[in-house]
Amino acid sequence: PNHFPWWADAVVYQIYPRSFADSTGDGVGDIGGIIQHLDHLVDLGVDVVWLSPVHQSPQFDNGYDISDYRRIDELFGTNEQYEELLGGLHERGIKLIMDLVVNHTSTEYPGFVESRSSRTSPRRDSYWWRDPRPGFAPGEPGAEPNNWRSFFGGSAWTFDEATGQYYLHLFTPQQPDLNWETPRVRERVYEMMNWWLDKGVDGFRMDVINFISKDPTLPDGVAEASGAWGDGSPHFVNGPRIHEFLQEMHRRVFAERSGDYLTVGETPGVTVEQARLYTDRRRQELDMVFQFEHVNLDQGPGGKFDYRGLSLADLKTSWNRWQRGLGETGWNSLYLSNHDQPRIVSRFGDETRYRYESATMWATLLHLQRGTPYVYQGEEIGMTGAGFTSIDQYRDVESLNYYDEALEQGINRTAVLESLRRMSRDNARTPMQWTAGPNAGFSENTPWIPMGASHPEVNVDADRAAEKSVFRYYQALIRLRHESKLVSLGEFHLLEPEHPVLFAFKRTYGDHALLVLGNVSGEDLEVPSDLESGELVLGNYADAGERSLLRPWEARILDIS
Ligand code: ISL
Repeated sequence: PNHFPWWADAVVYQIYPRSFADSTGDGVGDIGGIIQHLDHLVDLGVDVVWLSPVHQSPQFDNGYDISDYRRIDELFGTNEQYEELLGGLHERGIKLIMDLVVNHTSTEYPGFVESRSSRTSPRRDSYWWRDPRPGFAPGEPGAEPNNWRSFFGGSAWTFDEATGQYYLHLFTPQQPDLNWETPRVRERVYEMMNWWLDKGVDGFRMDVINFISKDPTLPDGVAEASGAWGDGSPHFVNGPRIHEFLQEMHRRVFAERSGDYLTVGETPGVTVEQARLYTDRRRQELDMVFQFEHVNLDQGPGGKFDYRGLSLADLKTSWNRWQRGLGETGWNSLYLSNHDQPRIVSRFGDETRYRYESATMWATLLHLQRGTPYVYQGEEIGMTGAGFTSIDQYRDVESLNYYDEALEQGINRTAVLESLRRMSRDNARTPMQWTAGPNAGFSENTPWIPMGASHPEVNVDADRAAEKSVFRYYQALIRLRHESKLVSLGEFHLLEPEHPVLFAFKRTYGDHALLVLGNVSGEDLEVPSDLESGELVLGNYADAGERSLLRPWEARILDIS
């Protein structure tokens, strides 16, 4: 398989700029801060940086609401600094991919301002405008054109007094959905993508890209048990023209270019079968997608704040299906954390006694799979969740809306705060912890969001000086992928599918084979006798220990060729 693209052995690092490093002292991370920490990325050994949005934005959703796609927001710096960052990364052999947020724009995007200005605006059809439901007075409850619920609570429609119609927004009311049925909209997007690629950008992470094609009749969704709203997702997730749009995008943007690009689609609700279509290289759509199955396993029917805990058997079944399904055809992206997900060590691991061990154990299980691993800022030092205890510490619009809605529904405050403590997106958005100093060396001033509770102990300085360093372990994992075809390309074989706490799998490539073992518990674990032998390649305990026993959260990679 020499025909695999350059990214087959690459590792990507995600930067959430607002929380990475603040060089100006306004409490918000910025591009200058990233430039100051390029050595951190070089030391870690990553190949690509994915930068969450830095475009001009009113910041209703931390930049996922863009008002000027060609300008860097003052909050983060200038276009010149962006080019400096790009140059600095390229000099160090690191590529840069941007976030591409084109399912929706900001309401402040000039195209939306124009579209909203009158029913006869030439840009009216750039968005989804619809009349109130017949029989209802415009703007009154029930008059929404359909029953879709927004991801961030309430109706997915907002009434516009001036023109007497509603516009669709799957996210906040400040994020109107673009109408991809309109060819002009698509052309504008492709032009913008080409503009950034011409500047030297190496590709895109495409925000909710599998939502861009909607059933234009916008039918009602199945009503939720709880009340007013319905689930519209069957009418916009992997919608009717999605493959056509992505193939068109590929033709218009990438086909004539010869560089080494990376495209990764964020695709909530995607199945293995659909992911194969998106990532089959012959189809020329996307290089890889982010799927959500494994990060939804600890949730009950009530959605993301209905926390139920993880069953390891479910995770094995899921990961195995993705590893097998995107084996010869298509490609996986591998992630445990990002800016929308709670920190992995606090979520699936043990953030207190076995923080190092559980962080590195999960890293082992992830990085030894076939696919492209993504490391989210802070994960490489085992950063923990925010540990917030009161609502005024939260900033995320989803969390704040959930809090209000849940209280309104009569759920008690303690339970709501506990759900947020577990699942809020802000868990991943507290500032990067660099030092044990004030604000963890993130900023000279009060950060835009409170520091995570762990910063005095958990920070880059402390970790790099420690005997047990999460960072050094990540370095080793990344090196392994770069050096071993077995790690990057080998076939995946799940072992012990039913075992409640042992995660075991084999990778094979030609005559070579690796065995990967992870103890997903804080207790000693007896190793099945057929999994005892092999030469230790990497493990997260200083000494090899006994073959027949895995210590708490122990991970072992064994050469069994
Ligand atoms: O975290 C979620 C809500 O529970 C996800 O459903 C999330 O909204 C979804 O993955 C889409 O995320 C992306 O688009 C959003 C933005 O808020 C997220 O930060 C982004 O990653 C809207 O642009």
